[in-house]
Amino acid sequence: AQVAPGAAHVPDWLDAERQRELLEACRAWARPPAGLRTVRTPGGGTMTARQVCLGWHWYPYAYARTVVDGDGAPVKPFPDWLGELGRRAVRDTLGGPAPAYDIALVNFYDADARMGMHRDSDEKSDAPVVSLSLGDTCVFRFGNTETRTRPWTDIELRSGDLFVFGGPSRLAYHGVPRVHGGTAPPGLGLTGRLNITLRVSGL
Ligand code: MD5
Ligand code: FE
Repeated sequence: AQVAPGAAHVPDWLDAERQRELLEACRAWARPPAGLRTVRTPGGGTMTARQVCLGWHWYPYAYARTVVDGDGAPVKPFPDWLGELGRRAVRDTLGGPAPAYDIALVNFYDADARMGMHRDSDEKSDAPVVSLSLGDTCVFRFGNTETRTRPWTDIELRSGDLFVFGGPSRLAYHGVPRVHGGTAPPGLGLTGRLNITLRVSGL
């Protein structure tokens, strides 16, 4: 369903088997070197969602080829199959040119984790961001392009859901105010929530 101009939500886009496969891949990526880390912001804060990156390493607020704020290891490669999955997501929703995805950010949220309202403006490309969710249901807050305050729309994102942010929605403020602990599909074997975003670096 189109949620705003350029923003599309497709519940249950990944079937149970595809969710299990993507979760297994995330578990492998989370292992060191260049594995899951806690992100520290320049202001001295700590992000509650922990993260692992593929292709390019995100640190507040730029991209690098090594884990400059962690173990210093080269960032893991971005696999071709993940780029294909991203292009299929765009084909199934917004259409338009097929993006050459080269970044994946995998965020792990436990039941207490949150993500404050922000814009994703470190990529030098206007290609749509593809977001895939696994595990616990969360409240995703989709805001506006002008301010980090209201108006916004709260949407529940569940395991297997696809969200694509393109066009005028690419630079909208957004956040995750709440994770509903214990709501992951019983068969998946995940406690908490994983979100995988696919991006074009433009670098
Ligand atoms: C999440 N992650 O659920 C979200 C999904 C992040 C982040 O916010 O920066 O890692 S990505 C949501 C997104 C991306 C680009 C534009 C918009 C939302 N938007 O216009 O709302 O962990
Ligand atoms: Fe974001």
